[in-house]
Amino acid sequence: MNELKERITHHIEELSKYTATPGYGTTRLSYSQEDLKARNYLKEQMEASGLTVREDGFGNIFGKLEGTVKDTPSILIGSHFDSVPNGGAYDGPAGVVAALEVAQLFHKKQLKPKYPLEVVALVEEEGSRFGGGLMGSRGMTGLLSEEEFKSLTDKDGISTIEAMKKIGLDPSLPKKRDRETIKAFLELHIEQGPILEEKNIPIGVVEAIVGLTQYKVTVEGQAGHAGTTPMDRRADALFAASKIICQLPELAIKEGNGTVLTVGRLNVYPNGANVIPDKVEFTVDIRSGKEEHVQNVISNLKKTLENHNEYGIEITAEQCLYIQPKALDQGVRTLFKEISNELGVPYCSINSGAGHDAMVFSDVTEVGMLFIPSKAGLSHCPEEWSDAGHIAQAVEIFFEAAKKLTEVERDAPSKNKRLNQSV
Ligand code: HGY
Ligand code: MN
Ligand code: MN
Repeated sequence: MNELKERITHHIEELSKYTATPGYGTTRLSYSQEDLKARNYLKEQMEASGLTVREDGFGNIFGKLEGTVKDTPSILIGSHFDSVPNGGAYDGPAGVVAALEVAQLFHKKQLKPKYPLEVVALVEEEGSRFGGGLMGSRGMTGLLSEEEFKSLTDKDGISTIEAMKKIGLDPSLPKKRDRETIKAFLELHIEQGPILEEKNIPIGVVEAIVGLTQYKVTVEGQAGHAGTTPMDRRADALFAASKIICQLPELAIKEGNGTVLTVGRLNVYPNGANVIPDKVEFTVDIRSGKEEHVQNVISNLKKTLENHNEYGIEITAEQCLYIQPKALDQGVRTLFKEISNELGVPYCSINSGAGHDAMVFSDVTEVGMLFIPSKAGLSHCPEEWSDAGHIAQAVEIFFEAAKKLTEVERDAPSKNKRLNQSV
């Protein structure tokens, strides 16, 4: 276990170096120079574990250990490796690193799976550069069309295709992946909340993931001189947007049932201290465990926007992402619980308030997800931290699950088997 913990710590430390904001958390936007450095590191590690490495037309990375039976579906294990601005070192990478180490154990023990094992590192889960989010997994499963993908641009107007080519990726490579080629998808993720730490339990078996939607709201008015324009002749986009935004949290509070609403991004144009703003763009992120609550808040959001269509102000709202709540596969959840019991690893059931690639894959294959504790429940910030020992415990569980799901002939799991005996 110690060797495994050390390897995990090394991976996390290496990946955390690839940030555009050193000293201020992890900022690794898709197709950036930081992406490229992390990508090269991940591909090196996959090759070192004997995996055949390829990238798809979105830039998702796959490391494959072929099965003994040709043309059979793979067990995919992985997560994303992009980040939010000034985020943490574990959101995404914890899951990719866990997958790397499962493959390393297969390599070290020279296991021969019947079904292939694939480590996958996904792009643009956060949507920090191109908006929406879950882009790599939605693209793979066909939820995001090729046309939609090509139409996405970042805040500087650079398209996905241009950005990919800039770091040497090939957008003409295959994109949508046939669901018949995937037997299951397993993802480890940090909880990003306080529950596991407060319960002092190292493993959460995820039962369900909240439904979520993201809107981009644009408020347009008229630019003007801050000094010479009388107050009663202004169409001030920022003032109008502010009045809207102040009313939005109440929509979620009134809906209750754990419904949450966040305005996380706001851009003001032309953003001059002595210029009346003529355009404001802001995002609205809405989530709840039940779809009806998300739908109710969406309709109340639209009503709020309509009520603010005052003189000279024009408001539009674009839905960038909509995903229903997802229950994860019962069989895989049971498998995780059985293996945790066999290994003597304490666990509890938990639901996810964060969105994950696992929710996208759950439309096309069996999906299982494990959480590990987040220190002080913090995430999406430089203070984000999780224990490499907990990641190692998750690797142990995934290793046994992967042996079972890929139908490895040799070395069946035994009671209370710990890795240091089996590796
Ligand atoms: O927003 C989320 O829930 C995830 O971090 N992308
Ligand atoms: Mn994440
Ligand atoms: Mn995240």
